[in-house]
Amino acid sequence: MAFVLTYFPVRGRAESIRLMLKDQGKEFKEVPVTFDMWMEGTVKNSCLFGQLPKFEDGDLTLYQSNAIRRHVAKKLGLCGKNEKEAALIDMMDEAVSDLLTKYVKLIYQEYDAKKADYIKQLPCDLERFEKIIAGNKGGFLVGSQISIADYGLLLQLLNHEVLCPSALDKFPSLQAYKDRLSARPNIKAYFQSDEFKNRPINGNGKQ
Ligand code: 6SG
Repeated sequence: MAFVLTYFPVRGRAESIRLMLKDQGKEFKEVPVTFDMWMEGTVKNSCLFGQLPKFEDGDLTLYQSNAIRRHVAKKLGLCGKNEKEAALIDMMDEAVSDLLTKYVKLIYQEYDAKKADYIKQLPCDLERFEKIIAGNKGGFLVGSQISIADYGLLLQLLNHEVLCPSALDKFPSLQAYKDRLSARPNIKAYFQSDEFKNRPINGNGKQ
């Protein structure tokens, strides 16, 4: 049974779900909800928490992007090869989520007032990920196989390079990591697709 992803026609909080599925070669159906459809109210009222994304896997309907991500990652074997790796991947994923939360706050709440401060402080956040990637010979956040956390970090690196084109200049390991992951055949094809390129990063046009 194919997966169904319902979301706004933006990258937003659905993109790491899409990227995981694309990289792993899993088919899924997209149901785009335009902002006009959303403002009308019927779709919002049908959602458990009044939010998207929504994900259907057979008779299982899920909301909350991180719950969806974990469900997909478990099914696809993207949560580490043992208990220790799983715990470390959870930790990394929470750190990536912290960065996403900061980014979303900037984009939706304080872009004009705080963008300069955000960019000034960004190297502090990226430096930590630089050290983690530089210190793991496996080439990923944890271990030697891609995990749920890597998809999240890859997308955050892309978003932050749009926000600040020089963001990775001082971080060679992160740059190499981004290039290596982006060159995975399915990810490369997806990143080159119109589907990906034409989808705005955020729902308010800021980036
Ligand atoms: C927005 O925040 O696009 N979902 C969003 N917003 C609509 O009425 N914890 C959960 C999770 O991780 C958070 C969900 C998340 O799944 S994503 C949602 O459902 C709502 O609350 C980013 C995005 N935002 C732009 C947006 C589209 C519709 C509502 C917000 C444009 C701005 C306002 C109306 C149209 Fe708009």
